[in-house]
Amino acid sequence: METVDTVVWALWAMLPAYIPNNAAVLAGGGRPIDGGRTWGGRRVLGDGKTWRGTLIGTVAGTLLALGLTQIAPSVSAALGADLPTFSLRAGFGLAFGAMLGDIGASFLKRRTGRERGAAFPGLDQLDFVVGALLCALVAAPSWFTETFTLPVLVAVVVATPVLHVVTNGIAYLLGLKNEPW
Ligand code: CTP
Ligand code: K
Ligand code: MG
Repeated sequence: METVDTVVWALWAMLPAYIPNNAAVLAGGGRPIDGGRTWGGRRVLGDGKTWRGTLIGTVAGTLLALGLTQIAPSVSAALGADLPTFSLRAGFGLAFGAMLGDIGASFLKRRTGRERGAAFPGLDQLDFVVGALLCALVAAPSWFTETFTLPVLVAVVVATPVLHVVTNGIAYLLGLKNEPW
């Protein structure tokens, strides 16, 4: 595959993992997952990780995967590029995994004394990628190995932080997010 084709494939394959956190920003609020509980004097996760945000983020990413699968043939033809499709298990794995990765990162942020909203460079940009890939691997192993070859994984790890910085910057400028990370 040409480099451009690899990047297009990688970004399309990761779209169901990119959407959940942004949907959670729009839909978040309500009861925090940790129920306000603390551990070692600090919140377990914090008010930024809610049941509603997690549920809506997961559903949004899963539905997007199913929609992308419907339009993949026509978009592939229009672009003259090959694009991956998603099984329900693959889409759910990516979406739920993205949310889990983000939740895991908040757990680590609280353990390292960072308040809600504090930046953790590197972790902020890749937490959901690691979560999404691991969950997709568990939920749909053969789909995963066919879709995420080594060059595709490299493209994901390089391109995602760039995309993450840009989308969060836009969300911040639009007043949707309190911080640009
Ligand atoms: N959000 C949510 N549920 C999630 C993830 C995010 O409700 N599982 C919503 C919250 O309103 C959150 C916002 O999306 O404040 C932004 O998400 P994020 O930047 O991940 O959370 P922070 O508030 O910055 O908290 P943290 O420091 O724990 O990352
Ligand atoms: K985050
Ligand atoms: Mg944040």
